[in-house]
Amino acid sequence: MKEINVGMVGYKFMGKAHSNALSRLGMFFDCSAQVNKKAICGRDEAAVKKAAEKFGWDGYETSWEKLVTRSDIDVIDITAPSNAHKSIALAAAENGKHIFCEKPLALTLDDAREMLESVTKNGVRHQIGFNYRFAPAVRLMKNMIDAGKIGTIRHVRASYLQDFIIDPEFPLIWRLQKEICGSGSLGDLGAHFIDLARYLVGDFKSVMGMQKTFIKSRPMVQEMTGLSASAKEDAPRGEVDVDDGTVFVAEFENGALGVFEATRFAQGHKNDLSIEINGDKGSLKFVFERMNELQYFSAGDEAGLQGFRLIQASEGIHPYMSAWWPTGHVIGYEHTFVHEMFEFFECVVNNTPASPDFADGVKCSQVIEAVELAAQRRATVDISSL
Ligand code: SOE
Repeated sequence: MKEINVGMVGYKFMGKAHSNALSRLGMFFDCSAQVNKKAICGRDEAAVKKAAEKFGWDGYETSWEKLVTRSDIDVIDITAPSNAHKSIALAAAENGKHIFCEKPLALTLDDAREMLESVTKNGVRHQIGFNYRFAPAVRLMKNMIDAGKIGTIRHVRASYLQDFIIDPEFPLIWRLQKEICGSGSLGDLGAHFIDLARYLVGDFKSVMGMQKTFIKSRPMVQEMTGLSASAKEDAPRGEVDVDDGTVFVAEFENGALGVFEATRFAQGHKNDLSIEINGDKGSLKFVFERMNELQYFSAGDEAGLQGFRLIQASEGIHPYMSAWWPTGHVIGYEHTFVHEMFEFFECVVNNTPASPDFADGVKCSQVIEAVELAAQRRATVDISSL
């Protein structure tokens, strides 16, 4: 069997999620190639050595510049913070490596476009980590929309709500520093529903929005893992220069309207992504915190018996579910990463276009930048103007 060797940059939250996904592939999917976790890379040698042992990597590197040049590496998986995405991707593409990159693609639209140009010029496969597209219920939603089950789409509402930084003394992590993350709730959370809306509804035409930073100064971080962090007593403080919350309205190319909310100040909402799509024949609603279910209303149901029904998207018939457990044995967040990785490596081994790819990443960055401009100008911004 063909073998594909992976080098991954980053070893924290997404590094762990991707390592887990890579380890599950051959166990649950009939892959066309054996995917090997060759080397994991991070600047802190003690930490990355420990991650290599814990996550089952053959080895480790402390220089991504060296990793991308290794002749025994076929794919570079970028899970480092957003400010590192562009330099790693450009170097990897120039060395002929296929690339999987976490979202958002880059700090700016220009950087995202440069990354797309590079992977295209170098003829390598490329995919971006919009993992929620790979929830079975979302795939079912897409199939139902494409089959005309809800007719012409008129309205979309999506939100991605968290509350992990609501404590004003939560430290200044990289997700709150523009030079590292590009934008706050909009790029980190909003990127996901912008991509889902593009996947399920179509491209954005124009946006109008508002952004706010509620807590403008936080103690510098000492340690961080996942979404937890700590700071020393009387730590120096730094400026929060990204949005704590973003709300925007949108018109789509197909004429539908949309309402969108991304915030980390929705007390009680831990990782609450949801999207509802209303058509002239029915409606569909996906809620990540109940990710094995899909809410469906059909205007075709008998009068007097109509209502939102709850489809159990954990039946074997639904996308990806037959790879896992018997009907009704639900799956979770980490399985969406296994699904996206399976699809990516099939594209690498079969030399076919991956999806969502860097072009989707550029389109997402275009909407992000349009919303930021609209908020600054207090005006509508046409996506085509960027
Ligand atoms: C933090 O907000 C975060 O980890 C995002 O970066 C991920 O993309 C999202 O899936 C979960 O929350």
